[in-house]
Amino acid sequence: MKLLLISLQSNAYVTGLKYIAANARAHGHDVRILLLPGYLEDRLAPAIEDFVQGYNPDLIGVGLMSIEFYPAKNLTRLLKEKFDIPVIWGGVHVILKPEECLKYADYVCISEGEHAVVSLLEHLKLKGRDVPPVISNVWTNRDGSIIKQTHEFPEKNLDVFPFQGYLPDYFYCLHKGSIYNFAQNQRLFRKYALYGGTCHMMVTTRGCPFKCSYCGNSAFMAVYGKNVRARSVANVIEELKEVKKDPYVLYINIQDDCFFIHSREWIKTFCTEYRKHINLPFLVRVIPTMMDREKLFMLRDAGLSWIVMGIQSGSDRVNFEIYNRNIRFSSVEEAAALISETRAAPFYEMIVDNPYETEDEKIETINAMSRLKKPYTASLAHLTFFPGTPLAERAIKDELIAPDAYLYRYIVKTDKTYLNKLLDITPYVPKAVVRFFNKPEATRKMIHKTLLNIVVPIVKRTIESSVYFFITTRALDYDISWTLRTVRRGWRSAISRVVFNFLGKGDLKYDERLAWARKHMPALFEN
Ligand code: B12
Repeated sequence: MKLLLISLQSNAYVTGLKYIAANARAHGHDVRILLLPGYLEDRLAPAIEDFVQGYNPDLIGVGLMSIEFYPAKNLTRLLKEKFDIPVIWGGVHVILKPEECLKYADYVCISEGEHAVVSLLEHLKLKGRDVPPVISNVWTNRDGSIIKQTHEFPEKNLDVFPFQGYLPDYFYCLHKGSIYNFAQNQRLFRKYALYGGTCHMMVTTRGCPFKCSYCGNSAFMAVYGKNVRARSVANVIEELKEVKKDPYVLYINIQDDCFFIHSREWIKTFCTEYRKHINLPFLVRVIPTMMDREKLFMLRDAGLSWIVMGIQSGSDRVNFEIYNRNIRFSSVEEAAALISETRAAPFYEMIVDNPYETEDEKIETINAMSRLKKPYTASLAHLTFFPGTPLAERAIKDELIAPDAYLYRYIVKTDKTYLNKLLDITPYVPKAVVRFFNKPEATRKMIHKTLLNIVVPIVKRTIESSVYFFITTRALDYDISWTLRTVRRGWRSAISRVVFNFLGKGDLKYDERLAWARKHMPALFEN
């Protein structure tokens, strides 16, 4: 059977689809992945039509995050107008809103998709489309009515899945009206891959032990179970051995929600094997209260170079009561001190524009961040109320947001408020400067506002990027050539851009495209 998997993401890191593709291929099916970056047009591009016609798949799968809901609805409609091919939707938004999604697709997958898609392909082969499939986690739209199936917890043994490669040769992309094979047009791949394609993005676990109220994980737990599932070290290293063969991969970007959930034994074996076979710099994400000195130093010795840590707010009330994140700022300070000791590059994440956060708490956050051991970099994200999360439900009930508020403002577009501007430069200026500016609105004078508006662009353009370069190069034991190689290989989207816009231009335009579509394609936004 032939399977076409489509992503509407603006970048080429499509981990979930790559897993589904690799698994379906291992079961003997033919698969192609097609990236249609942010595609939201009122007609099907001739190149897409020709591609689908030429390939003639038996099943089309569309993967979506919440911001891709309308693009997915639009594309499915356009495909349905031209082709009589069944369509299944899957991905995080479908898991959060299965019934809504099933209005537009023939099937939805309400959990991880590897087994479900293979079973559906087998079903279509043996029984055809007229018989509704009886497959756990696959719901069917039968002429407008929903046929639900049992929910089954996902695969416990992640080692059964074939690896997702760095650049599979069945990966295609729509670019300027034509469709290209990425493996045959590697320059194009690097344009669409984040950070100029210099990293391989992967996961070694699935799930998260925390239930932060703004995060999809708080809702996924009901579907995936509470336990975090981990791959074996051998399995992870085998994937990386393959990836390492590509000379463009300069570092490994491990996206696990909490890498430190692995036992000390696992990390010890990982470090030994990683040093022996892979030996590339790598990045992990940590949660402050899960920080462990022994694990951290073992990883550092094995090449750990960046550490991404979510802090979110410097106010314990906001973290505990609003974000359901029982992490005191004192734990953040301890974790940051340890990170600083390793000399790996710290990259901290903050959430701003929270209507539940008072002015005093914003001021407290800035003070708290100014106490953290420097040098470090921090990024601000706009609090986006993703559907299905406890915080979105609370804010809708409190009439603070509309249910579809997440579509109107892209997550990296933060409010240009006085305190956001100050928080943004806090990592890069002395404490005395922070103290001078960090005042409630009632006591601020014109001079504060004027001076801050002058200081911010200067700090952002000079000190912030210098700090980024310094901590990165220091993390790489002053291997300047590595930094230069990274920049040369994709200067538009490599390190220098990371500081200003870590997700790439396409993402920044998502909400603008949706606003355009609202005006020009109003029917799409009706139920
Ligand atoms: C790695 C990651 C990224 C990477 C790669 C994304 C990717 N597509 O792989 C990058 C950096 C690109 C990214 C970007 C963003 N991300 Co992100 N990301 C993650 C993270 C941490 C892990 C995803 C992952 O690799 N999971 C492992 C794979 C195996 O699982 P999976 O992707 O869910 O896929 C499985 C199922 O969903 C299903 N499935 C998926 N697609 C399909 C398709 C079909 C047809 C079927 C049947 C099944 C199916 O089967 C897959 C295999 O089991 C998750 C958190 C999480 N725990 O999910 C957030 C998460 C997905 N991201 C999120 C967000 C918000 C974003 C951003 C919008 C914002 C940002 N961070 O700035 C951008 C979006 C940019 C864009 N337009 O492309 C949210 C999504 C919330 C939502 N409701 O949409 C999450 C859930 C985190 C959160 N805080 O809530 N992200």
